[in-house]
Amino acid sequence: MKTYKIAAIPGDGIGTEVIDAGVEALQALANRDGSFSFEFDHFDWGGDYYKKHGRMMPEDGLEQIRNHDAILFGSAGHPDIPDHVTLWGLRLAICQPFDQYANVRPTRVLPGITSPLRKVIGPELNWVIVRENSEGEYAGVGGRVHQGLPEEAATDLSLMTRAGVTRIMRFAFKLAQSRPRKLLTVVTKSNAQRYAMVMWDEIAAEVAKEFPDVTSDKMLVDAMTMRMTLKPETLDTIVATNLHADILSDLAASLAGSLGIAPTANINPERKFPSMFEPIHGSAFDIMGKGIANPVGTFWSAVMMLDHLGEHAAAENLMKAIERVTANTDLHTPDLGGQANTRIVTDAVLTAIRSENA
Ligand code: NAD
Ligand code: K
Ligand code: MN
Repeated sequence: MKTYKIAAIPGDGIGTEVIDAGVEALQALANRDGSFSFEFDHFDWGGDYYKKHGRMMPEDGLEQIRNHDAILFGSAGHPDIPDHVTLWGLRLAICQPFDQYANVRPTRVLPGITSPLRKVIGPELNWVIVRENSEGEYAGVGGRVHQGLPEEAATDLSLMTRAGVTRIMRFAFKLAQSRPRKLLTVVTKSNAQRYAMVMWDEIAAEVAKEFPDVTSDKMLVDAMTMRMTLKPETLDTIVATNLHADILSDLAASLAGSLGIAPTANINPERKFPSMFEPIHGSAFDIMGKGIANPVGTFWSAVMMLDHLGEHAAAENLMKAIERVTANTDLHTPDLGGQANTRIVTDAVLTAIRSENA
């Protein structure tokens, strides 16, 4: 029997609540199938760790998780610590050294959930956003001079490399090619940003030639928000920079009903390092500790993790269980307009897992 070693890093806020739920679902799938099992190692890294040790994770943290088969991540973000400290100290401190350069974010309107878009009926919104996850606006290049003084100046440079853009374009075209519509929209801002974004467009055009069966088009990011809301059915696979895709994917999640249902995979396609799976949402300070966080984004992230591990039958079982649960509006958490809580939704998913193919 194959045993997968998973590093569970719940982090802060509702991260801890939803990761517990995700681990329960994964354990239920493993026990059910019998052909594989999970060994979870739990890491208490995050804001509380920072308060004790002055850092978000131990100095040798990456060594501790380097040989795991995958990472299940909650959220980095603590009410008492500046957001840039928590994000750079934990999430980006894992994504960047592990070269998880492809961030994959599917969006669908799940059964039972209503999109706020008047025109959308479920199947018309079925997208995957590919986010460049290693450079661009989040390269961490920049600085401040004369800090706090009237003459202060500061920069956040967007650094793009030919190698970095080429590999994310190839990844996105390949993903588009694997989906029925074979359609890729390349998001850009090459009217205002005239260096890196122009290179981005040129590389997209070059890589397009390697994938003659994929239809691609180009959208400026501002106009893209309009197309997402008014013509959602014209989109399928989308590739965008680190910042643009970060913003567009929260929009996508909301158009599909809630930020609480959206999953993401931080993939190292070469599999030199473990990939990391997490809901796209953060710590949600406004609802943490109340037990009402929607765990669906974490369950769907677990589906992506199972697919990445090659456990496709278990992935399908879990996705069906999620859809069975969302289809019942009595099982919706408050973010979806319902009254259920994390425990109730998790129990319903566990029951659905057990009854799948029963
Ligand atoms: P957020 O995603 O935490 O919350 C935005 C809104 O969505 C809130 O109203 C919240 O209640 C709601 N929401 C999010 N997830 C939900 C869920 N599962 N169920 C129900 N409602 C949900 O974004 P924010 O408020 O901008 O950020 C809070 C903190 O989280 C900050 O410290 C931020 O830096 C951090 N953050 C971390 C990550 C990450 O680790 N990947 C991502 C986003 C934000
Ligand atoms: K997250
Ligand atoms: Mn985000």
